[in-house]
Amino acid sequence: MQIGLLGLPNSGKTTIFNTLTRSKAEVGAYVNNKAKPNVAVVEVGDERITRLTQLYHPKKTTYATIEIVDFAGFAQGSARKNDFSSAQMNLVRNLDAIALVVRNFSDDLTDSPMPLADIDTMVTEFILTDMIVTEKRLERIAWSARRGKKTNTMQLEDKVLHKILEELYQGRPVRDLTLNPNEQKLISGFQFLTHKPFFVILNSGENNFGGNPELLAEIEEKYKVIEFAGNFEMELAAFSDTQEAGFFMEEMGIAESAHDRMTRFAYEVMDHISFITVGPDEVRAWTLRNGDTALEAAATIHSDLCRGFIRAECFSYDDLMACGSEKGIRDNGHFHLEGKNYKVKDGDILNILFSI
Ligand SMILES: Nc1nc2c(ncn2[C@@H]2O[C@H](COP(=O)(O)OP(=O)(O)OP(=O)(O)O)[C@@H](O)[C@H]2O)c(=O)[nH]1
Ligand SMILES: [Mg+2]
Repeated sequence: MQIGLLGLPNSGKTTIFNTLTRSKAEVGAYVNNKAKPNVAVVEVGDERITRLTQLYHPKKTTYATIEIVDFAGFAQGSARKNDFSSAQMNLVRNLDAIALVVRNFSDDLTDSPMPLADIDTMVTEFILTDMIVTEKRLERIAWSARRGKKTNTMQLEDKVLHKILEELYQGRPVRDLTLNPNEQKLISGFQFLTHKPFFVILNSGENNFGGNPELLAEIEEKYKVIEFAGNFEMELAAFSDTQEAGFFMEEMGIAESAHDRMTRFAYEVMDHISFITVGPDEVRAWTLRNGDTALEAAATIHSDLCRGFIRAECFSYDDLMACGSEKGIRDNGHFHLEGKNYKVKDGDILNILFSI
């Protein structure tokens, strides 16, 4: 799962990237737009995995991971000017979600922040980018049609692309459009930017962090949003003394590290859930889309488990914590066997029985 940090130049993307990944990528270096993005893998903070490790003492503990990609600034006019190299644009298209970093701090070098206007600017750029792709494809379809090439699929594609173009012309993202599964399939190859799960990271300064309830409410009317104190939290993330870091966080009114807040928030925005496997060898978190079945859970672990799927043994993390042990789970009737169509719930602990 890959989340991209996008935003206007100097909005603090690299600062947030460093905060989340504990990296030390260069901040403020005004590198050119064709530069390679920073990429890092982060573990998804999950208290449940920590507690299960204490219970099972496995040889190995594996948290779910998210890949964070920090792009160069996407300036106003980028869409039309092709500022992003095509390699870079391909990376953006392949993202599973877009996090828009918005400046809400000021220093000696910057004007006062205008987060709402900046969000509009960036969203407009994303819409324009999608518009260009749609228009180009529609032109090609029309061109083929003039030469007598007109398949059924092309006609359907033409129809759904016109629907999308209309939506984009209204300034609305593809995400807001209701598309049937067939239409979804027809457009999946385009990987429209405004079709991806999307949220805003409000990057506030040390002096105004936590004091922006009205602004956050206004952003929330349209987008999911999370607030960070980028610079401050980047410095905290570099602390080796966690107790000292905890003290500063409390002072600032930050309940949890940016990393933990962000990973949990991303799951929510993307409508992802975790299921867990436990045992003497490994305690491990796995990621699924909300609504996925036991068979899809099996496939996530290994294709053999999917092919030879018999049943899933299942109990919930919460029940395990309440009962204290697997024996307690069984004694209290919380242990159940599920078939391949069972909809996995967040925090389910699964053991897939299979035979090949
Ligand atoms: N005061 C303050 N300054 C910040 C904050 N976050 C970033 N900055 C400053 O803003 C400047 C740009 O930060 P970067 O993190 O490099 O921004 P960026 O969005 O990655 O910039 P580009 O990659 O060049 O587009 C640096 O001088 C940072 O120190 C913050 O939360 N508060
Ligand atoms: Mg940067």
